[in-house]
Amino acid sequence: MPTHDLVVVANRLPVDAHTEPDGSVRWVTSPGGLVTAMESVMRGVDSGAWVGWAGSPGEAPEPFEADGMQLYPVDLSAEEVRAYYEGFSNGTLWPLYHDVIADPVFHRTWWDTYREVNERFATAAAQVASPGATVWVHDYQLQLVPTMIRTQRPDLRIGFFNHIPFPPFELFAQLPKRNQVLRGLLGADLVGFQRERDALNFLTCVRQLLGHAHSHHDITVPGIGSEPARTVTARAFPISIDTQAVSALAEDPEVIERARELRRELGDPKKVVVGVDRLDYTKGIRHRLKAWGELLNDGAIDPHDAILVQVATPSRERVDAYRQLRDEVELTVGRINGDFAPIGRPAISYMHRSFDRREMTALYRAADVVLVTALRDGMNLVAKEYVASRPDEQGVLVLSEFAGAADELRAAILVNPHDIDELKTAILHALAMPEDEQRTAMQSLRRQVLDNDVQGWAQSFLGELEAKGRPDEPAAAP
Ligand code: GDG
Repeated sequence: MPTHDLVVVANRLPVDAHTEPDGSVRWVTSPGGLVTAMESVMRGVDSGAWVGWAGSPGEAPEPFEADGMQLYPVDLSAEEVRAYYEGFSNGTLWPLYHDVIADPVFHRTWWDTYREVNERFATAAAQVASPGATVWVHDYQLQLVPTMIRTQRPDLRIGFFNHIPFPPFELFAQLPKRNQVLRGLLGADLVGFQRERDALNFLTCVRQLLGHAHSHHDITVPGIGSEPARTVTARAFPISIDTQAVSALAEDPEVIERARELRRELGDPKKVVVGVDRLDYTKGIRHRLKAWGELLNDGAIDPHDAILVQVATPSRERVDAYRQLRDEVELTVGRINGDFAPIGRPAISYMHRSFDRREMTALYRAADVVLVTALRDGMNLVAKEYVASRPDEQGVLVLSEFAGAADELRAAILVNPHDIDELKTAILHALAMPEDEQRTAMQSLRRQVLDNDVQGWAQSFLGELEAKGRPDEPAAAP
């Protein structure tokens, strides 16, 4: 079995299987931010590996190479997908970690499967890591993996990054098996979060539930038996996007022309307002639609002048709460269009499908306003992508203060999306903002996103992990 100096462990592999007309399977790099980030990091590593699920239940494909990285597929049965992925990950943890916007559901059998599947990922990573290698585990589906890897391979340096919020103590305390989850995470040397308050929530939970003391961001984890105590650091590493790549696409003459064409296709309205989200109840799509519908009803927005374009990318369609959300969103869009759309043109142009990167960038360039109204969001990359797509320094970002991005993108119009009146005022403010004011705000937003890209994020996380020293070495001086 070959071994690797850097091993990334994530629920999904960075590629998707595309079945060709002749039935053969081709692997295509998936477009997500994590993949783009890790690709650039992996390029600097001689032997990088990625352990993850290939996306379909059943027997996993053999390990294969893609973009200079060795990929190790982990197999999941249909029952494991149901209990580990749709169940404990997306039916229990996701709603609980997002402020119980939807009711978390818990079944004991889901937990058993979550543990078994985490063990499988940990074993796969432990088998391919070289002596003293670094393993970087990602996200809420794999919270038990750090300790499981440490038990098998105490020589490894282990990092964990949580892409979603970490809830306050009062909510986390509701989680059955909460202490096991904390102990799982504490197997890492470095636990990264999107926002400082996520890290503080985690530190509080560890203190309250496990009784481990911490000094600032460093937790002292007592050793078992004669083992020495370890120090685990928990702090914020706000994720970002591949700013250069998005900027380059936004400057592409074909993309600029496509943005003009999109506006023509939308009927050349004076204002184009855009929302781009996975169809998820955390994203505040219902609140956004309510505000838009009321503005039309009030006569504050004329549907001949302004259009809302909502891209709702299909997501987790086998989970009940997501099916219900889709029904509600589509009913509301239908009602608003029925009530207000002029003949031959919608008041809301709604798409429940995904688009390629170029089309998304053209849409950002065509947007006078982008609405990010998440009720809770770890970071929200759409906000950063919009900013990076506007080298012309025009456009207005309306951003929920409940998205992690609000800590950095202070020059956006920040809103509490639960307050529909405030949201309506923010939309009207954005629609009326003069060009020079847009420019000032966009310049400030762009400085933030240009100075802090995803490559910097990965380097800073791995740099700090490296600085903590190898488990079998004395800790590096601070
Ligand atoms: C999780 C956390 C955190 C969406 N539709 C299409 C498309 N997208 C792309 C967007 C963006 C990404 O998907 C979505 O990222 P977000 O950050 O907005 O949200 P989550 O999927 O919930 O991600 C989140 C993130 O992890 C990273 O840590 O920011 O808080 O919840 O890049 O552009 N891309 C394409 N077509 C689509 O139709 N090509």
